[in-house]
Amino acid sequence: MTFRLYGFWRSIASFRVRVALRLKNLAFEEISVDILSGGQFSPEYDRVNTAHAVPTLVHKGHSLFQSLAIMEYLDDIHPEPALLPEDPLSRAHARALALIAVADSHPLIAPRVRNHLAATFDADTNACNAWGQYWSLEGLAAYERNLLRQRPAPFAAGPTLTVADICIAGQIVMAGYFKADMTLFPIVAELGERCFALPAFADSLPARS
Ligand SMILES: N[C@@H](CCC(=O)N[C@@H](CS)C(=O)NCC(=O)O)C(=O)O
Repeated sequence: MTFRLYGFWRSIASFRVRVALRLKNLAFEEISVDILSGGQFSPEYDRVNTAHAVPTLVHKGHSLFQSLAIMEYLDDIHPEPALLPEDPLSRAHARALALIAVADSHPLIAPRVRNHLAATFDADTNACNAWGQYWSLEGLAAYERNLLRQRPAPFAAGPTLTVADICIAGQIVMAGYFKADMTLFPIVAELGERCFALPAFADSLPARS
C-alpha cells in the first residue's frame, strides 16, 4: 500500500483527505489515532507528526500533514481528476473557500480547544457544546453568504469538483455533530447533497470509517 493515512473516524480533517484519496482512486491504509483519548500525544505518533494532530499522510517515507497541503500534494502527483481549477482566479477562489473551514472555523472546535476551555476556563460540557455549535454555524453561514453571491455551478468553485467542495462537505459533517439546522443554509445543503451522492464522499463519512 503506497499511502498510509493516520486519521480518526470523527476527524473532519481526516475526512477531507479520505475524500481526496478516493476521488483520485488511490488505495490507502488508514491507521486510527484516537484523538479523544490522547493518542495524538503518544511517542509513536510524535515520531510521525510533531503537530500532534491528524491527519498525517505517509508517502514514500515522507510524513505530510495539514489536510489542504495533503490534498494539493495528491493533486500534484496524481493530477486527474484535478481538485483545483486551472485558471489562477478560480484556483484562488477554491482555496479561499476551502480555508473558511480549514483555517477559520474548524480549528476552533478541535479537541485541544475544547479541552483548554474546560481546563482553564471551567467550561462544562454544555458550554463546550455551545461553543462548538456557534463556530460550526458561523462557518456554514460564511459559506452560505459566499455561495449566495457566487452560486454553485454546479460545484462551489465552478464546473468541476474542487477542494472547496470537500471542505464544505466536511463543514456539513462537523455541523451535524452539533445538530445544526441545515434548512438555514439551503445553498450549502444542496451542494452537500450533490457531494454526498458521490461514493468518494459517502464512503468517507465518519459512520463508515
Ligand atoms: N488544520 C489541520 C487541522 C488538524 C486538526 O486539528 N485535526 C484534529 C482532528 S480533526 C486533531 O487531530 N486534533 C487533536 C487535538 O485537538 O488535540 C488540518 O486541516 O489538517
